[in-house]
Amino acid sequence: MTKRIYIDPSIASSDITPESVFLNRRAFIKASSGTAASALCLSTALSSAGEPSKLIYKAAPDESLRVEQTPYDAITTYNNFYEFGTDKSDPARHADSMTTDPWTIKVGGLVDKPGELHLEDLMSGFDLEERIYRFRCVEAWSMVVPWIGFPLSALLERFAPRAEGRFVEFKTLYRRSEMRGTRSFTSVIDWPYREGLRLDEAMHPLTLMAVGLYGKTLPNQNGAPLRLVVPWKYGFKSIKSIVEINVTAEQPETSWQTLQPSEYGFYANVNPEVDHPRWSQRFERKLPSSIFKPNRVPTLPFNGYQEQVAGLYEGMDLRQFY
Ligand SMILES: Nc1nc2c(c(=O)[nH]1)N[C@H]1C(S)=C(S)[C@@H](COP(=O)(O)O)O[C@H]1N2
Ligand SMILES: [Mo]
Repeated sequence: MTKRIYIDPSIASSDITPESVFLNRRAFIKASSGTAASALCLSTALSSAGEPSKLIYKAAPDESLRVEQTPYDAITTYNNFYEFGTDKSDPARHADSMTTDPWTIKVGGLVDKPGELHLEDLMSGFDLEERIYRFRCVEAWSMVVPWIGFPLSALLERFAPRAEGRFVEFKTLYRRSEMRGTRSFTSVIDWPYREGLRLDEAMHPLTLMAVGLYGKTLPNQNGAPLRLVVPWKYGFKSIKSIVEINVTAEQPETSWQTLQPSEYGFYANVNPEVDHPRWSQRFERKLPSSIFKPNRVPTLPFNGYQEQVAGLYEGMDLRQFY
């Protein structure tokens, strides 16, 4: 089935990416199976033979950020993915050892229809769209990323969360043989990497499940084949390479909070007013940055998404719930 896309009339036609870009499911899966050509351009998929399954581009409301996009090279070579090492260059060097096809995501907990999603479902079962979001790491560097994905709410709705569900818990793949960082003696995380959101945060329209960036399948170092993106929170909430999702009644334990609760909170909303105990959060280094060109810019409340998300936290003391 194909769908027509909606194009915001206020956007100049020169700014619009090809009007109908269809995603070929087989080409996409083949491309994400860890071969040299793992970053397949989706528009190439359009011209290749086979069943075009989904329309992707819908002009995103965040189109104005397109001019600020961080170069592809910076997004894919400066990473945090501790399963592959703690150096920023480790994930790009070592994440190819992770097998992403086949891939299964178990969805359960307080849901009426527990079940599984497979790689094929991610590529053809959801309407994909491009979202250009600011991304801010708690370490005070930032970037602007054109993600390809679908709202997390679309995924959760299929499994029918129950009324008692108040939180969502996520887990990353933990496969020692393919993840050298998890075998390291210096590794501090209690694997698997775990994260969580309140259910209303998870259902918020800005909360994205990403399967690609820059119109290509997600490189392993950025969390292939499926990762969370919560643009108003510090980057550690945006858990990569997800294999399990559970709806829970209690607030789930998260990796960073367990490790150092005074430094990393459950909420982790980007907030220039609340410093990290070891550094200020007032400014950030926008990638690419260097000692000669630091590219230092002020940090925005909720990373610039205040208007859309501040209501989620009405009446909460954001210094206490950091
Ligand atoms: N499984 C897993 N997810 C993770 C991390 C990690 O180490 N392991 N690092 C987090 C942190 S601290 C950041 S800043 C972002 C980085 O995402 P990027 O490499 O795509 O920029 O991933 C987050 N998700
Ligand atoms: Mo981070």
